[in-house]
Amino acid sequence: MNITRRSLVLGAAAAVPLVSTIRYAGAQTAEFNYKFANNLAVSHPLNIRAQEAVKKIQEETSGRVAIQIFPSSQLGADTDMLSQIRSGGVEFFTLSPLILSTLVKNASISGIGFAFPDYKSVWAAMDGDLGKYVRGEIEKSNLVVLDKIWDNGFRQITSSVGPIEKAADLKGFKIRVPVSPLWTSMFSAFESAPASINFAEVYSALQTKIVDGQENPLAIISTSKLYEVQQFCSMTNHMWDGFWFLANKRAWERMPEDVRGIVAKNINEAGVNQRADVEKLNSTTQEDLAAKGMKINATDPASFRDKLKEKGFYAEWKGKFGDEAWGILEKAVGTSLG
Ligand code: X2X
Repeated sequence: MNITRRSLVLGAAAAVPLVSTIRYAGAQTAEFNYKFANNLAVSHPLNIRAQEAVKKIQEETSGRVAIQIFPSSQLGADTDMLSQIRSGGVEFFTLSPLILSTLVKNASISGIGFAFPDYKSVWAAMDGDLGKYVRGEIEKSNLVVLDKIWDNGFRQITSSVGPIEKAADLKGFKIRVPVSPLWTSMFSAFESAPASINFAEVYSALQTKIVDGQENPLAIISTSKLYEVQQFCSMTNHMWDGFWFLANKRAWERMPEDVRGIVAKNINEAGVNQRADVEKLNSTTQEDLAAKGMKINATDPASFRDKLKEKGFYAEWKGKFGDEAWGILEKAVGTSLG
């Protein structure tokens, strides 16, 4: 499915009417004036913690590094930004490992359905061997990736037509998925009708009923106001998702090593703090969304997992990722998948 540029702009504007960028005093005189683009609302913990990091970086480099944040896909949708981070049109960008897989094939391995049972296992894997493996793959594509992955969260399914209680409810469901083969494959296995749409266009796609539903963590359903255009929220926890903090390689290497150290330290620290914020937000947001009129239901993962197995989803992706990568994933989650 193709959504026009015009609906992209309208969608972003409709979702977030009061976007702003932050410019700190001294940006004019900085030696390194860099942009950080992302797809989330300014109120999401990712942007709040990034603002803190930017301020500290400016202080600790005595004003040599000024980073301006562009939230809410203001500079373009994720697939555009992935080109821009490679060419140097933007210097920093946060991206889901699954969308990154359109460039770095095996980056999406952390997004396999129902792989991680909880956050403890996520951080052990992503700060451990699995994260190390993926960062190695990313570096082969000439991008710089910071050590600590930021959190997006465990994803839940929202709908304007009814609750999703079991895998069978996903059959024929018109659902928006981010632009990534793994996402399309997963919802094809559920026999849904997945449409690849960048996040910048999601609010308007839901509002105009191009699709009936989407899936995202509660923190996004809340901060990007998707509850305004969706009535049902089904707690499927069907996969975990994060954001790799990427940098353009030439822009990164232009900074002297001590300056790079300050930038990396503050971004990684902010990422770890952001993980705690998102986890907390995801646990308190259910009540909030219910108060805003969403009907929230719990689900049992068994039927979803069984469906993925039955459709050969795990076997197919094991083949695509290869034995080495799959072995690292299975070791990280402590169980054989599929
Ligand atoms: O596009 C999405 O749904 C989002 C915001 O979760 C990602 O960046 C993958």
